[in-house]
Amino acid sequence: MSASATAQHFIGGEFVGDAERERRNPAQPTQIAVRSPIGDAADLDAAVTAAQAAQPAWRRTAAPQRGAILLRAAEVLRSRAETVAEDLVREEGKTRAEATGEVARAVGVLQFAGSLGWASNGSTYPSSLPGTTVTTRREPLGVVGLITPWNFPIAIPAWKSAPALISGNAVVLKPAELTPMSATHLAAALHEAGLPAGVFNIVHGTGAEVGEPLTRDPRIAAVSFTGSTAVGRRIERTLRERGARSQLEMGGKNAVLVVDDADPRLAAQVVAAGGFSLTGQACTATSRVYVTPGIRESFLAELSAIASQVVPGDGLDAATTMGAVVSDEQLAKNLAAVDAALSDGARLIHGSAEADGLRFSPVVAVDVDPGSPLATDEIFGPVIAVMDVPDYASGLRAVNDSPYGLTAGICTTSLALATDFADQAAAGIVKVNRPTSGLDLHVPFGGIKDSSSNTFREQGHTATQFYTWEKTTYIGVD
Ligand code: UN1
Repeated sequence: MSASATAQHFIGGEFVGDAERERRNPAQPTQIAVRSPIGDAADLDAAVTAAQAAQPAWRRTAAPQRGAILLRAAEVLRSRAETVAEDLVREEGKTRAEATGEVARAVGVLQFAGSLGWASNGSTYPSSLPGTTVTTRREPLGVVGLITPWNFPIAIPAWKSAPALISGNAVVLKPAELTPMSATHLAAALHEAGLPAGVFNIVHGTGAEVGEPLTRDPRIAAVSFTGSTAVGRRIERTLRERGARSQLEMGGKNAVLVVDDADPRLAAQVVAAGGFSLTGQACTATSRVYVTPGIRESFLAELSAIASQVVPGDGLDAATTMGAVVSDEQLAKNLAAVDAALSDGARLIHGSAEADGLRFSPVVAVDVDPGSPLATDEIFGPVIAVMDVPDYASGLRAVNDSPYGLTAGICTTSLALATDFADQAAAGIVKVNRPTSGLDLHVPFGGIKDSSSNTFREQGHTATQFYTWEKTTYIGVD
């Protein structure tokens, strides 16, 4: 079935805007996946104005009541999970199973944040003055801006919005241009759950027309962004100049170290899951692998066996195990990096520097020159660069020799090595015998170095810290 969805802006509690832009299904280029409006300065102004008008009453709404709305939104989203997942596959290209998992994650994120409506919001201190009570509580920032990527088009908008909303902020979201529909479904769920008009708003459009002005608008107290490091650093500078907060989740070049004592089959499964799931299009994807000599051959044999079973294709086709690459630009980046690695002396044990439209087979490159872009740059595709290291210590150094520091993994059966790696790896998230991608929604998430602003973490109960500030109150009663 070919179905085309229609996304709209969501401003002041209403779906508005003519669908002028067409986004084709990456796996079925003759089909239009979604039509969406292209926002401009006036749309953005209307959204920020609506958010500013709605926020004071939302802040005064009792937190358990705010939570109840998020819990209801989770139920609305869950009730239409299948439709939302199918629209997500058509606009983004991932598999139905991945999309269904992502929608379930968005539901979980809303439930988790909803339940925080009942949580303590501060502390009580003994005062040094008699008859005095000292308390702290967290206050919302006001109106916050969210800029989200195409690779998790509903989970990321949900996991940024939910902590912002439960804390009493109003939100203006700019979703990625390639995937406008998923966020529109989130808006519909919040709206139907009874979220007051203006508390949550969406403006679709380009980075230049909507994203950039959103970061410059003095009414926006903070911006949370997930996307490229180059754009993230620009946003950070803009926000810092006007004394406002930014939260950045940017690139990764996540490595897994496979050492001699690992189980070669488990190591291959871990690397393949981190490298090929979501078509490698996650900031947490595995893209570098360092392997020690004693396990090299058995590990590579297992890895290429898994790679040869991958079926790239249309995510809605039951036979597909890996979805399409999201866009021509993204594919070109993948192919150029593979080409460059080949010229630098690499050999492919699976895949090639060619694709069938946006259907691309997984690539496993060995003997990759550590200076080749395939070994150093974020590729964002199902491409794994394998490099040899003589031992654990040099492998650990290689893992850490990157400007990025999001996730890092080791495959080992040695508790001593696992513990040392967890201690020494320069990454925000360490995975032992588990894929670098795939995160629990209730656990803090973030990176270091060029991967993250490394200040406020996303997800988990500390996610609300970015969206709040701490107020201290002294009350004298006599
Ligand atoms: C995951 O690995 O489960 O954009 C999530 C990204 C990350 C999220 C990764 N912010 O890929």
